[in-house]
Amino acid sequence: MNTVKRRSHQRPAFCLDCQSQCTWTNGGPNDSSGEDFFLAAFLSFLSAQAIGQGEAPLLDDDFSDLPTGHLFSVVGAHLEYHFLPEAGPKGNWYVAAFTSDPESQRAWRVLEKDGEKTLFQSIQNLRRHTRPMVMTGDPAWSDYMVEVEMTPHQGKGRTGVAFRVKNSRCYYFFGVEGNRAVLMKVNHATAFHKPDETILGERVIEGETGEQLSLKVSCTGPKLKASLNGGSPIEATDDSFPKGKVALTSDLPVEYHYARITTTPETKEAIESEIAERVAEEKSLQDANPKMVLWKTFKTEGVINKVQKVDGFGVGRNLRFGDLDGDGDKDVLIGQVINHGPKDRNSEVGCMTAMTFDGDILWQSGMPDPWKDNQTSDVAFQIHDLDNDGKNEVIYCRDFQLTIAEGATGETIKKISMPDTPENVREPYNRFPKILGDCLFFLDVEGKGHASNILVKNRYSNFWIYNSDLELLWTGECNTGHYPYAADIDGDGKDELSIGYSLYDDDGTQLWNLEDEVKDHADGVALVNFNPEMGDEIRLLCAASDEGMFFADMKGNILKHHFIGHAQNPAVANFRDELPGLEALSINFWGNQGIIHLYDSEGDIYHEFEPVHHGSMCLPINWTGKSEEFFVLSPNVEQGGLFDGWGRKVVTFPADGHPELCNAVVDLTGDCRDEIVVWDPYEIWVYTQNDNPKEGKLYSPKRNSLSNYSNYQTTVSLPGWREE
Ligand SMILES: [Ca+2]
Ligand SMILES: [Ca+2]
Ligand SMILES: [Ca+2]
Ligand SMILES: [Ca+2]
Repeated sequence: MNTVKRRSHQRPAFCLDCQSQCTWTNGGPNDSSGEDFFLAAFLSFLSAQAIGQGEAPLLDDDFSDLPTGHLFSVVGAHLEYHFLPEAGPKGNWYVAAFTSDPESQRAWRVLEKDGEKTLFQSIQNLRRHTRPMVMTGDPAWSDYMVEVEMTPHQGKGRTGVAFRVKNSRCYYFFGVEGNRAVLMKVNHATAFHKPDETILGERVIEGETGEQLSLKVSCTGPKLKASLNGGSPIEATDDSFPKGKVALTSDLPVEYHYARITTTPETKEAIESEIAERVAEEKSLQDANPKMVLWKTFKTEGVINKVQKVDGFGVGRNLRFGDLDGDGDKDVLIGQVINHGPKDRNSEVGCMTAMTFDGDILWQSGMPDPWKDNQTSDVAFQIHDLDNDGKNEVIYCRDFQLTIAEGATGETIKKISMPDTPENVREPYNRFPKILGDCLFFLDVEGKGHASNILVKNRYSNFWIYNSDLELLWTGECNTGHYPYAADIDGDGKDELSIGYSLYDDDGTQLWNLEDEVKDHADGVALVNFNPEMGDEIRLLCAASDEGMFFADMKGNILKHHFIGHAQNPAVANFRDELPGLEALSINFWGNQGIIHLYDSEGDIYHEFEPVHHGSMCLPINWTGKSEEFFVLSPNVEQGGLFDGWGRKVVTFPADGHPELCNAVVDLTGDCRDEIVVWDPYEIWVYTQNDNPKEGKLYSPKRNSLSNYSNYQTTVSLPGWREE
């Protein structure tokens, strides 16, 4: 907390509308003289004094504690499923919203002039569905007053402060847009890239102001009041957002001088008590749950197998799990990534290293390169028993070949040339005459009773289906999105294929697609019966990037469509016993990082919260052996942990110096409950429960096959039990 340095209005007048020096006032024709401005300012001062008698600070920040320079760096897609310290707080603030443009990730900077610091939003944002934003506070903040002083630079759009912020898409806003002072409500969107905005009050700015703007908003229950430069307030009544954080948000470059948030001592006490109750509730849940204990740890660089000195062969979130050597214990396959560029748009697996969880190397294929750890796309390599003989193979695309290798040795069994790059492939994905392969997915379109068919796809327009002898069966062309899903929908023993916005029959007939209705691309899809006991039917759930999340029936009718921003990494599990059937989850990434939505079995949102400002796989985890699963947000001790279907942190990671970059949920040891693998390019750690192994009846859900492993999968966890 800092002492606020109040600045005087001595600079030349500046108008946001005409971007030049001009005049503006705050309240219409009678407010146009300078004298009236000072009278208004004096009255405002008196009124502030009156409030000030019973004033309790929530935040008083003039940014003097922030180091100068960039507030955030270009981390881009890494934050989709990696945890980086960059996602954490910067002083009192989080960078809450950024796009894939590096400029947007470099937007916020701390400047210093004449010994005074400002927080500078430096870019011109032209998007309307996402806006540069830094956030502070707590969801328990209820009634308060916000004062912000800011100096806009030249630019267009909206600039000001958001309050009662539920998340970076749902809040009240007060500030300046064009020649108006505007108080508005923003509540997600009504359609693709169409934010749902309601003007609660506005006033044309007709006269003159200083170069600096003073914003003051107060919210007391549903009563909202906002004034610009001490002028007469705009008032409104709205009860959409009774509580929430505070954010600085601006489309145009602006220097924020300070943000001061105050409340009454009574409200402050109520807020603190609500936070204390939440912390106590989570603490008691954490105390009641099994603790994490370290099971195994080993290195992926340096001296391995006690004698062998090897170059780093570790990687970001690009591991596969399965029994490679046939001893009954799961092993790990570490796949480095070769990015041919531009960026990750032409990528393939590099060095593959097979290891046991005792840290022994079984085999290695390709040259290890510690600089090939950069993972921001799907990668085509999997562990799968393709011929169903009880022994796993490793199937991968590398050097323009589709290869089946022995799981135990990595020796090639069979390989074919990858398909030619089709004519319809757009730049820059058509760099090579043959496709590299974006991912591998196994399914059973032949009705053999096991997943003997291989799907190979490119980015993002074509796919090919092979049999286990690597003979091509059929191909498809559609907006493929990221990772597909298959299920036998019509009960004939052969899988149907959900890929992108399309559903295919087992023989390659496209049954329908939604590409005319839904833009962008499918980030994660699944075919799930959410409540078979109630006679429900299989539905498609689709996290559709900027289209949000939708649920459709098997005829291609969209039943529910939630325009909640860039939804991805969906998961389905029983997160809540008292809600019938299964629940689903999605997390936002581009434009509005970290907003988590939870859906009931009808596809309706039952809870949303914004615990962090990064992406996550949000993997369901059977940690307790009871019927309700948790999900893993990240391995970070403070900001991560395991969360439940109410959005509460119910298990924390130990502060033992473990890697925080990546996490995976796999049943590796002891009873049927899940372990958590955490890693970075240098080491792998595995946690299990402190009460493992546990006797008796334990929850043992049926998950997606580990053979279909992808950072873009929809994780589906269907109920099941291990009986006593
Ligand atoms: Ca093994
Ligand atoms: Ca096999
Ligand atoms: Ca079928
Ligand atoms: Ca449930």
